[in-house]
Amino acid sequence: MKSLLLIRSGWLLVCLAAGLANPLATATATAQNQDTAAAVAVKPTPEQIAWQKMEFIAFTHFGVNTFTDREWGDGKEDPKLFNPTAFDAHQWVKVCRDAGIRMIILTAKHHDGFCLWPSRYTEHSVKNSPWRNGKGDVVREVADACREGGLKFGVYLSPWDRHEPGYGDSPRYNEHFKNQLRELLTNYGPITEVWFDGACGEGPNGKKQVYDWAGFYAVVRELQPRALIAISGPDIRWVGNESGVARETEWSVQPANPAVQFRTGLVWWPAECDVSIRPGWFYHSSQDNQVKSLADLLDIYYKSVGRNSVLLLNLPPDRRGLINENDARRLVELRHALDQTFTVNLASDARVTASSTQDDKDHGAGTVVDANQTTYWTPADNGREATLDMDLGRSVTFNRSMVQEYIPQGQRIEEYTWAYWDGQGWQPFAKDTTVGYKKLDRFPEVTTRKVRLSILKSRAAPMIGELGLYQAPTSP
Ligand code: FUL
Repeated sequence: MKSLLLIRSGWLLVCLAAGLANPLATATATAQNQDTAAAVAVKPTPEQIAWQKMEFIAFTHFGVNTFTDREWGDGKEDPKLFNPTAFDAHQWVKVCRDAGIRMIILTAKHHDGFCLWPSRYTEHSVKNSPWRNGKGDVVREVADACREGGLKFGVYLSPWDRHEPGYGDSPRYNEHFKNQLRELLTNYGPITEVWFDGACGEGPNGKKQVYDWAGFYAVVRELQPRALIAISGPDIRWVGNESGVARETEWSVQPANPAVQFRTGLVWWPAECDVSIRPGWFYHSSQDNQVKSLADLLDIYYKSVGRNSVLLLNLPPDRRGLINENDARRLVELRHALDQTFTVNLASDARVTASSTQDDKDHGAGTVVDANQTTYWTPADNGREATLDMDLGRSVTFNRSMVQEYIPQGQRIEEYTWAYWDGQGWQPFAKDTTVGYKKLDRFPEVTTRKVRLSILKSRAAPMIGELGLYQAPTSP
C-alpha cells in the first residue's frame, strides 16, 4: 500500500514539475462526472410517478388493538374482541376525499396476526368475531368504498406475526405469508401499494424467522404488477423517522440496498413520510384530545410534500369503526388552510423569460406556469446554470414558493435561489438545495412585480415543470 502511494506521489510530482494538469484532479473530476451522469440516468417508473403525484395518502391502523387499547398485540387476543359498532368504510373515504387524500392503506394484518379479512389460512380473523356475525370483511368494504369514491387502495401486511404457530419455522411461515398475500392481491381488485414493515421476531420454537423477501416480491409482481412495494421493498423508501419529516435535501436517486433491490448501483427510490395524526398508530380514546394541531400538520405538509416526498398520514378508526370526529375536523381545517394557500398561483399569468431556452418551442419558458406537468422548460446547450425571470404584471404579495422538476427525466437540481426586484436590484428571499417532484419554500411576505429563480447547480440541464408563488394567510 505504502509503495503504491509513493509511486503515485512521485508521478504527481513529475507531472506538476513538468507543468502538466494535475492528473489526480482530472481523474477525480472524471469519476465525479461519471457518477453524476449515472445519477441523472436513473428515472422513475410510470407507477412511481403516479404515486408521487398523489402527494397525500392515508394509513388506517385498525384491528384488535383498537379494542384492547394497545399498540402491539401479542397474538393471544380473542377474535371476539373485534366488534366495531358502526363500521362504515364510506365515512373513511369521505373524510379522506374531502381532505385531498388520494389513497388509503389499511392494516390488513398487524403484528398481532389478526386478519381483517376472512383468510383461509388462519382462524385468527374477522370470521371468528361477532362483527357482521362473522361474515364481515373489512378489506373488501374498504377496497370497494375506495374504488367507488375514486381513491386508490393499498395494504399493510405485517410479516411479523405473533399469533401464527409456524412463525420462526422459516420455510413454513414464508409459505403461509405468501398464501395470505395471494389472497389480498387476488380478491380485492387493483392494489396500488403493498406496505411491508421490517419487524422480525422469534417464533414459538425460539428461532428467529428469516423472511423470504424475494419470494414475497415475486408474488406481488406476479399478481399485481403495477403495485409499488414500500418500506421493506424496492419501490418506495421509508424516510427514516415516524414524524412525517423528510430531509431538506431529499434525493429520489439512492444507492441500491442489495437486501431489497437485489442489485448495486443507483436506483429511483423515493421517500414516503409516515406519521400518525395522534400519538399512537391505533385508536385510544385517551388520545382524543391529542390530535395534532393544524400548525403541526401544516408544518408536516411542508416538510414532506414540500420536500419531494409523499405524506402518509395515519387516521386510526375508533371502536365504532369510524374516523373520529376530532381527527375529521382537523382534516377539514387542514384542507381549508391548504386551499386558501395553494388554490391561486399568483404566478399563473406571469410573463416568463429565461437566460436561454433549448431550441424547441415545446420547452419554452412559459411552460413553467402553464399548470401542465407534462411540459417543461430547459436551457440551451444542456447548460446547468440558468435563470428564469417572471414579470407578474402587477405588484403581488406572497410568502410561499414552489418549484417542480420534470421528474420523468430524473432529478437534477442541486441548488437554487429565489430573488425579487426591489427597483434597484435583486434581493434574495429563499435559498434551497434539491427540488425533485416538488419543493416548497416558506419565507416572510415579499411584495414585488418581478421575481427571479436562479439555478446555481444542477447534475445536468435543469428541467422545470412548474413554478408557483402563493400567499398563505398570515393570521390564524
Ligand atoms: C411500525 C409498527 O411497529 C407500528 O405499529 C406501525 O404499524 C408503524 C407504521 O410501523 O414499524
